[in-house]
Amino acid sequence: MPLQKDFLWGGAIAANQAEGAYKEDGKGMALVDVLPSGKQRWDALANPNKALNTTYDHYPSHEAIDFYHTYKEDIKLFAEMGFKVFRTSISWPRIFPKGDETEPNEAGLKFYDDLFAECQKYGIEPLVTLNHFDTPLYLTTEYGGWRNRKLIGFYERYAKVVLERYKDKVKYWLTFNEINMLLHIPFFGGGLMIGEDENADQVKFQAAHHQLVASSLATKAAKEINGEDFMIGCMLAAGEVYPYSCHPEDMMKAVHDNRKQYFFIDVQSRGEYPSYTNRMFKELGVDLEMEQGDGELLKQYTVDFISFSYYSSRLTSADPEKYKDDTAGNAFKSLKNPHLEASEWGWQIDPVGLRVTMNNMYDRYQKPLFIVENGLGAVDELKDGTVEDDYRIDYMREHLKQMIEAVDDGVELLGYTSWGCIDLVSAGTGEMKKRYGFIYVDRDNEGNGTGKRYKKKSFDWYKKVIETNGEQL
Ligand code: BGP
Repeated sequence: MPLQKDFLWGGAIAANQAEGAYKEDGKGMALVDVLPSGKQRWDALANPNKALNTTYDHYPSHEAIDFYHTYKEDIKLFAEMGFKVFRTSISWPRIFPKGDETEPNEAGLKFYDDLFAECQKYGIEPLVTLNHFDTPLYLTTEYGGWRNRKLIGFYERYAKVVLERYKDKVKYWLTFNEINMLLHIPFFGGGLMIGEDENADQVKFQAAHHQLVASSLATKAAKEINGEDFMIGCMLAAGEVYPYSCHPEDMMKAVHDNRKQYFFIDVQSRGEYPSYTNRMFKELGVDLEMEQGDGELLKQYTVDFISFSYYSSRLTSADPEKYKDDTAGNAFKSLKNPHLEASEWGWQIDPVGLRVTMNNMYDRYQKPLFIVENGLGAVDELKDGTVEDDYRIDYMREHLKQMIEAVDDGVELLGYTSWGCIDLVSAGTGEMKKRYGFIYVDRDNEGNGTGKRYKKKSFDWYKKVIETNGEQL
């Protein structure tokens, strides 16, 4: 078995999709808290300005699965599955409700003290994302989100507070969830509202620069607080972009599209803007404002490891005609790959693509990788107190096989956390209907239901996988 003995098996959630309690104990509004579910969610994400002035019937993140109150019961179930690691995020507006305060909210800090202590009780290592789509709303409405350089300072203050507070409880940290999401869903990724008369690329890449500097500053703070005992990672929404055909123009398009997503990690891992950005920015009309010292910071404080989500590979073509037949994916649209099947939401299923992605990322960075999201969103049916989710088991089995192949190919891999190890609110649809978990939560799209937890068939399956360190899939 190529996996190391202390391979970190586990599962992942995010504060804004699980905790609920959106105003409890002094928490401020996060930008996701103004988003409705279903089709309305995409309209709101496309036009956040309008969404801010609209009252919707239901905001799923307000209650989510109430993890804020049920975390003890839920972590006990994770421990029963044998989790070695549990990925969650800290809600920034629980710690700094508006985002620009000088003093943190003690009640918010206390919650994560208790949560991480509960993990420790079972020997589960927390893996903590500092910012998972929930920048404080106030920083968007008052400061314009990450387009404003002031956010670097606010984020740095927040990062310092939590890194210091949890230094004895948390070793693994991620600075931004799916940092490249900024380019695709700028409101989610950066609290950005972009006017029609603006050069959207200019706004997005400027905000990206601010996040990259902020990420380096968090890494700097981490090293000052806890030296090498902290492991700091970046996080990418990954998935290799394949060329539609062997036509050289399609191949070149794939090179460009891959660069666009790897751009963030190129900076965070190698410490400088790659040379291809010169031409890319010129063609996009992007002229970045940088301050003295930015370059040095980026150079000096690179990440220790590279984490990523993987749901699907992507397909691109140089021929715009081909885009008449595209399909959904994790925020990125892709052409339909005739060799692949897709989930109920149109996300194409490509286990071998995971091996391709891992090999290419490792070749590119030569740093340890960590798969921190992977899984199948599906409609589950609760019957006789369980869900027969063989489709989920099949999906995961095939991906884990390819993950192990990649490790055998020579890729260094720290661990694997499946996405949504307990059902939670979907980021893309805002619904409960799209479920990923090993644990079913009795709550529907409108927020109805008892909230009771039920083990799905995949629960025992994953337990066995962990117990045998991946030998029995
Ligand atoms: C990633 C996010 C997660 C998560 C996942 C699945 O983009 O980091 O927050 O939700 O995708 O996406 P969805 O919930 O839209 O199915």
